Amino acid sequence: MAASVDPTDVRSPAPVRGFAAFRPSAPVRLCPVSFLEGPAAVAALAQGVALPLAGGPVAFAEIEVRARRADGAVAARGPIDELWRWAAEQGKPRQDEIAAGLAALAAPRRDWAGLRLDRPRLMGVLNVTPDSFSDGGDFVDPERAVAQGRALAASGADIVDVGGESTRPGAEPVSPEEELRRVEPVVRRLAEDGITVSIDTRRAIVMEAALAAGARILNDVTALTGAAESLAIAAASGAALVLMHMAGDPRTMQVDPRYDDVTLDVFDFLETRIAACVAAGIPRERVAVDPGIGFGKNDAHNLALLARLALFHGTGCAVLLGASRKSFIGRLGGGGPRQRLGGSLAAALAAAGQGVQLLRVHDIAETRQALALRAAIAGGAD
Ligand code: HH2
Repeated sequence: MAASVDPTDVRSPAPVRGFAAFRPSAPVRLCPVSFLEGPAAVAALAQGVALPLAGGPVAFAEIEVRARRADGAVAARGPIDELWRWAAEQGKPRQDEIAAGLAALAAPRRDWAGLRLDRPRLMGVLNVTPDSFSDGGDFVDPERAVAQGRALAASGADIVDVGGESTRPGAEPVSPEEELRRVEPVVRRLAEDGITVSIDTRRAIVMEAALAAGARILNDVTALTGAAESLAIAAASGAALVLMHMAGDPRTMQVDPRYDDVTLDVFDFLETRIAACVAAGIPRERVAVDPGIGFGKNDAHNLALLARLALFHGTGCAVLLGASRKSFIGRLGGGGPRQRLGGSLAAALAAAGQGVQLLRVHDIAETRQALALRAAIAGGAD
């Protein structure tokens, strides 16, 4: 039975319309809203009433400004020109802050892992595990895993994300040796085929072996905090990175997760991890960020993040979303892990509408079809 979400579960206030009475003392974060696409976006950009989101093709005409307060967060929303006027009234530091925030949101992104980010790119999920929540056991056999990786690529995956340890809620860790044994041959054979392979691991020794076997992307659900050596390995490798937010660890992360303000807390965590990468010599454009849907988040947290994915463009990095088949879809819309395609597509389309560049999904062909239709409709509007 589908459940409803209690919106009071998170202290995430509805934004006030207009900035007149908005006087936060803390630094602000900018979340684009009022998205435009196709001819409507072209017209609004030409009139100077919108900005491109991470270089386009989605544009945004309004901003929700969020700031911390002792009791959670405050937010106000309005058009971009009103935001500029408001910033000017507040003085130079606020003007500089707003200018830097808007520039980070609007700037085009560089290619990432050899992929142009001018449209959503698909990362296909390949779990070489006995216990993953949706495909556990299907691909533990290396031959079947390689065949599935090839099938994902053939149906349009830009990247195949190989994982050897389930990080579903409650999962027990596997030994690094076992994880390595599962993934290394699969990574090697897919990379030999010319497929762009990502390794989904929090273990430094698995990262090193996967890179040696041809992986081009390190996807770490701990944002390179899981092992002391990960940051140095990532820096030396030149690989593209996915930094994901997770509160706690998989065994306990779903036990009453709490945030002051989930969007600001996740954003600030990711900013801190990007700063650690930059300090280690990793250019920002090699990093993609991911809010970590379902990783230490209740349904209200997940929905607050999904509704404000565009906030994360403010990091200046590519944004990745992994919502495919996750349990919140079942709780909100019904269905076991293998009956969540509809909800997974809904999340993918919502993300594409907010300019998210990378979608981690199980069902490549179906997601591609949904995105193609979405792009065609948006392009033909008017
Ligand atoms: N979700 C899972 C695993 N890795 N990586 C990123 N960057 N983002 C995610 O949302 C993400 C991830 C969990 O999904 P899955 O791999 O399908 O299941 P399991 O962890 O049970 O293997």
